[in-house]
Amino acid sequence: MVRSKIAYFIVGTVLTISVQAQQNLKLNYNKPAENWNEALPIGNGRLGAMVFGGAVQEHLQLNEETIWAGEPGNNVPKNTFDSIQKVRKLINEGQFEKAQDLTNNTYPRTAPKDLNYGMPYQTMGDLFLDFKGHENFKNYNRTLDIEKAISTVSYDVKGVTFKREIFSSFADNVIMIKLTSSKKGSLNFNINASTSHLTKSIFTEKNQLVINGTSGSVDNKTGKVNFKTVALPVVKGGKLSSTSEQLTISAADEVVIYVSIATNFKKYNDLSGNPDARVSEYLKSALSKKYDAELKAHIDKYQKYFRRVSLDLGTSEQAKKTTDVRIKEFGNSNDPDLVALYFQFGRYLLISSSRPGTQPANLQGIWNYQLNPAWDSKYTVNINTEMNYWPAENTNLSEMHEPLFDMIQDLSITGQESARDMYHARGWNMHHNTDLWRITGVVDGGFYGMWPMGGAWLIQHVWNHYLYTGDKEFLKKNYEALKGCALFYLDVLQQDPSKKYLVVSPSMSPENKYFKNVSITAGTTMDNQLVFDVFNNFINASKALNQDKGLSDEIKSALSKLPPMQIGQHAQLQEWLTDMDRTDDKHRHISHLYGLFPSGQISPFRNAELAEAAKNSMGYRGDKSTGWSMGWKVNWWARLLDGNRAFKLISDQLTPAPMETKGQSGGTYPNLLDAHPPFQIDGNFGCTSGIAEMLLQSYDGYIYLLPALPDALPDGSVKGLKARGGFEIDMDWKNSKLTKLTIKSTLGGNARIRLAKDIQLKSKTDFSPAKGDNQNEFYQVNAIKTPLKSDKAEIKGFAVKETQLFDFATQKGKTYVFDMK
Ligand code: FUC
Repeated sequence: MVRSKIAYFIVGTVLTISVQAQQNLKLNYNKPAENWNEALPIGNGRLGAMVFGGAVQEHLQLNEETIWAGEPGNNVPKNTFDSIQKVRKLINEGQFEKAQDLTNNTYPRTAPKDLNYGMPYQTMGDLFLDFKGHENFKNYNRTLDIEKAISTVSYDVKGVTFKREIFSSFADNVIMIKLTSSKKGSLNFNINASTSHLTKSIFTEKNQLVINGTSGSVDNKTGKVNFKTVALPVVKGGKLSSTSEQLTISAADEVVIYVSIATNFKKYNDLSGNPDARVSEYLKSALSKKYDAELKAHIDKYQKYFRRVSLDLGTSEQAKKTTDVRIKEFGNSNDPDLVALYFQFGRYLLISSSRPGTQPANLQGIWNYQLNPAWDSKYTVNINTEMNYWPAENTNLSEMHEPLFDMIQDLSITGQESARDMYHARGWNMHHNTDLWRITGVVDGGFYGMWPMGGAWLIQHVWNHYLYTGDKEFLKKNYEALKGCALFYLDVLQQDPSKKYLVVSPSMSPENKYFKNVSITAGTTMDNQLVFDVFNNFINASKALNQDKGLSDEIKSALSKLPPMQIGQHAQLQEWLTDMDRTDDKHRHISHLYGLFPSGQISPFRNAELAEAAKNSMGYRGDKSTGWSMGWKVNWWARLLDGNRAFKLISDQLTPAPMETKGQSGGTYPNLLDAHPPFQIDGNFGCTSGIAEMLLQSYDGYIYLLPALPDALPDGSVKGLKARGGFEIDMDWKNSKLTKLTIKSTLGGNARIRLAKDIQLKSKTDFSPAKGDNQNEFYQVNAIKTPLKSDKAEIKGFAVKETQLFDFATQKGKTYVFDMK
């Protein structure tokens, strides 16, 4: 705990309030949720619920992560290679509209009869607890405690206090709801369920409420996911009775309801699981323990991950208000603690939606109340899925990354079909979407879907995980996927007729157009950057594992023929191979800035002109946009070392979101979930990652401490952030200056540190000014080509703060402490 002084400026008067700062890790409300965007998410990676917390009626909207419409099978169109060849020719001839028309005809906007454009993730249904006589409730409080992964509800009726504790157990595969009251025999309620699935049955059996159902049929796929849900109350005192579709609890002292959900899903190509057996097995295991033991095991398992990082940014009077009010007032108040809460909420969401052995977090994590949610709540990989995993490594949740690697393994198999049939290429690829069935074909037609780069972006996560963990076994396990991705691009790159570069053709800069309704082209900047990373990662992996020297040389030769980045006539980073960027383009995707973040090809220190061009591109696009777009911008401004602008974007993100479900105006709902709109979880994860990037960066050959600290967060401390090379970092800062640094080395090797010039260090550790390249193998920087610059581009110079750079040798397992003089 720290004591911090916070200055408030209220209409000309300066008020100084001294408050005891504490990490307030609760979302807190004084009324029940009136809609889904006010309900609170709980999850154990597989089972999710949105808790409404009503006094008269408790409502849990329930999810199980494998309830998706459809059945196994890919969606690769047959015989489109000739058409792709024709499109390539039209692009080379400069006939772009014709190229677009042919692409649209080959891959129509809606799925042809014999194909599908991906399946929706679907809700299981809803559980309701109806309480008798609770209309006049008082002293209501509802929380989501993200330090314990529990949601609570409490209120008084006629002098009796009623309490609920709800969690999705990390120890067992069930959701548990514990109900108590301050007076014995006061619990009187009915338990009901509903589901919107077409194939369903709801009934009671042996004092349990059962919901059976089958997922939906969409396009050419038949719904074949069978699911079973059981709600089983264990009642102390009182009586449990049932009618055909309802359980009734009368005059009970205490009730624990166990909710177990299971499906027949085993793997993307295997539905041979037995939901009945699974549901019973999960229940049996949970029922074999006492509630308190179950709760303790749940909290311990959750905290093993959650507690690795703590963040204290100071606090203020705002922290005493309810979370919805704090969001409303964030822009006009001083509420540093809400930034810390938002950051930790992102970590909570990742642990709750993506645990080893589960499916990766989809567009809505695991929380979805619809059968046909926006964009099917599937995996969109031209930004969204990747963004979900940006906080995985730097916020010390490496294991939560595993479900994504499992999915990449699957895709490296199913994607061989699209590589072979559509492109006549080796290796594997995918386009901009996938789902539970690991589809890899074009989705949503040529304009949005002809982007053969999804695998190229996803595979960056494999290499990044290796850079953070140094796990060679992991690298070996994923080497074939890395190699298959590189092989695909080696085979599909085409020679551009004017400058003889090797480029991806046809493709696009995701979802953006450069002319009328034309997106299709060749050699977009993002594609070039992605292939640059795919090739370098393969070369580096083959070196680390001492394999495929010949192939690596072949890939090096192709790498040297990729186009350089270009600075266009408006001093912008060019989005396309020719200088066609419009200064009034406000598109939410700024894909060519992939090179700035998450990739590390643009650095203010190594290539200041590119950093300036990237900054200009962002200036033209503006700040406000959809949720994920603003989340990405926090990371970009952090990489451009502008903490105040990054903070401004956090503020935009923490703006109350309109409740309508469509549009380009993102923000945050009362439950702290991100609005695209509608709800999309990527913005939460993107912004969480951005906050980490403001405090620590490790992509550019060194560890940069407090690279983008905003004026609004002058005092604070963070513990447990991760840097590449397995370093774990604790920092304290005061008056915007680092005051203490602790570095734990988990892999050994040279630590190269960048920090502000005006800080003098004091330590028992021998450290010296950095010399030459960083010898640490996880800090190698891949050299980019010298950028090309338009004669018209006005480059003004990119100012970076003065810094110092020093080195010290570390040993595996040792901790190094630095105080500041
Ligand atoms: C991409 C984005 C949209 C949305 C969707 C899920 O298509 O362009 O904004 O996030 O994915």
